[in-house]
Amino acid sequence: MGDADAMVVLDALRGCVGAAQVLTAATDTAAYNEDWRRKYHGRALAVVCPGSTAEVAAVMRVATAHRVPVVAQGGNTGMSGGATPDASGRQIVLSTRRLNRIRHIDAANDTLVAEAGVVLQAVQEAARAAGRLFPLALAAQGSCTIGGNLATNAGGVAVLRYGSMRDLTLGVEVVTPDGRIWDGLRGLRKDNTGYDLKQLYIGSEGTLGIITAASLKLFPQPRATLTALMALPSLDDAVRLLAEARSAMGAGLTAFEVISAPCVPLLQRHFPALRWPFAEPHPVVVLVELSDPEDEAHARALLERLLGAELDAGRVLDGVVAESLQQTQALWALRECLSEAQALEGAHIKHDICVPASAMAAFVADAGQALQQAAPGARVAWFGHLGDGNLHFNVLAPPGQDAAAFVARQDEINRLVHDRVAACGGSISAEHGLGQLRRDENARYKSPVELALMHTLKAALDPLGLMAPGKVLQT
Ligand code: FAD
Ligand code: 2HG
Ligand code: ZN
Repeated sequence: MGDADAMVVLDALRGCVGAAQVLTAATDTAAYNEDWRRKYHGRALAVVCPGSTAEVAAVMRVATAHRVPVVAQGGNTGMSGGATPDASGRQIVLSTRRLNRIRHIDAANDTLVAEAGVVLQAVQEAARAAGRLFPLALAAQGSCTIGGNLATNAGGVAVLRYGSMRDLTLGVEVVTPDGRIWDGLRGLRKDNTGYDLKQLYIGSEGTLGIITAASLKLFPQPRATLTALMALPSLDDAVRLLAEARSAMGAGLTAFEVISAPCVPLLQRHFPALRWPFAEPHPVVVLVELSDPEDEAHARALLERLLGAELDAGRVLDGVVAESLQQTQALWALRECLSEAQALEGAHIKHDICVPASAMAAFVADAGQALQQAAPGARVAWFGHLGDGNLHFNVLAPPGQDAAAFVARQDEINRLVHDRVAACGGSISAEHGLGQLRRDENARYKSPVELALMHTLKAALDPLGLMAPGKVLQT
């Protein structure tokens, strides 16, 4: 795009949203041009901040008329580089930060309608104020948005009980690449009137259209929640404990998160104020959360009975049950600070894998061994959502080795891990999506038929290829 064309496009965009909402100065656009991990760096023609669905539609009509590619961005906390523009200077970032209204809460129908730019925590708080629960929860909840949660089909720490964003959504409002508005904001639990289009947009990572609002499911607030940390001799034991906890607690089991031993020194180094509760080093630690429809005494009796039996049998080595809200928060902080601790330790290679619970321990042993052979001393600091079979199987450089040189081996390391994931019927992206990070890896493991169907859908819904080109699919 030449300078003259760029000026025409920028003027047209200013006509849609007002001059103040079209950011072009480097100081204003810098934060939008880089992802949370600082792995991807782009250069947008402009960052455009529409304040309503109608303004999003107007922006998309300009983009279509001038063939300008568009990258949607919410809270910019994504882990796969999906929200970062490329370096061409031709793409615009469409920021949803001004689409920040909660439009409606229907407590009787257990639904809430939020615009795409509403921060997840604000939705949780609005639900709580209405005496209900919106259960999606993840460490970035103070800055990620509902639109980003939808576009990545976010998971988090309560999927075990409530499901991922797909399961929590009843309807969406979408602006198509050519600027039409689809109002699919239904609040229905049953609706078999043809293709379920909302599910196409959920998880599409900005490649099919802009999600502008969603109708979300609410749930009853649990009367009490109780959190425990348990140390175990092996991952095998943790998988077995998961089955035990499921039998003992049923739907009350709301989180079952795992932390491997190599994560602990990273926490201690980068978050020295957090207190690790075990004096001994243990191979595996799990965080268990129980939500109870009765009261705290009932929850405590259930959790302490499980922990007591496991300790007596020697299958759990040590354990602590939170006694107060402050202790609960302190235990959760140990889990929630892991991403940041790893980021502070330096660049590393992330894997967001899902494997069947039955294959989990063998996969970790086998992949760990292969990594030690390929990169002796590499720190395989895995953690994550064991209850969902989802591990963040992250690999850090051996101590003292240059992180950038290690990350340069990403393709080779990915192959070692992802070949093993594929061999046990797993997924190479459980919850973070493909973005630009895993696009080519996905093409390697998906069947040609499935990939061709994805390309067919993309071509049908975004015929000019303007939505997030180069993300998810090779274009
Ligand atoms: P962004 O990063 O802005 O965008 C993500 C993707 O969605 C991009 O492809 C973007 O183009 C697209 N997009 C954004 N808004 C729209 C829209 N309105 N319409 C169409 N496309 C859109 N993820 C989990 O699933 N589980 C976790 O437990 C978890 N924990 C995290 C912890 C930390 C510390 C961090 C930094 C991230 C974590 N994430 C987790 C990843 C991230 O927070 C989620 O993917 C989140 O859903 C992204 O929301 P966002 O608003 O920041 O999206
Ligand atoms: C989490 O579960 C997030 O904390 C981030 O999904 C995982 O940093 C990661 O690899
Ligand atoms: Zn996660």
